[in-house]
Amino acid sequence: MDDCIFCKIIAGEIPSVTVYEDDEVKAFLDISQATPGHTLLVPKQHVQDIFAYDADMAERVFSRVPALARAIKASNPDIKGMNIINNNGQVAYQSVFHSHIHFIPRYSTDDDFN
Ligand code: DGP
Repeated sequence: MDDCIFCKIIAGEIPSVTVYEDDEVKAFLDISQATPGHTLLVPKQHVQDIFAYDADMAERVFSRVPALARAIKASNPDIKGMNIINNNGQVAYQSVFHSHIHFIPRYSTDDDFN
């Protein structure tokens, strides 16, 4: 998709910090870190949101979630948990219309934990 920022990241036209990549998906750090390590998982094939997923796309994206969550958690012993969030549609706070899953590591030092 020509004007999709995540397609440009996947194509290497816009720089990003890659966390994981294979033939079907890419994971990279969110430009706006909700907490340190905030990562986005995207399918390489452009798809707007979950309403447009077929079964193959669902398998492609969601089958990667547990291993990626474990890898992010293992990257830092201070990560104690994780919010995994997927926004679909403007009213649900989706702002980039290339489907993605947020991995937001949570730390025992997070403000709202204490
Ligand atoms: P959402 O609101 O669920 O659509 O989240 C979109 C996320 O995408 C938001 O947390 C910021 C992130 N984002 C937007 N533009 C860029 C970019 O150019 N690079 C990276 N790494 N992340 C971006």
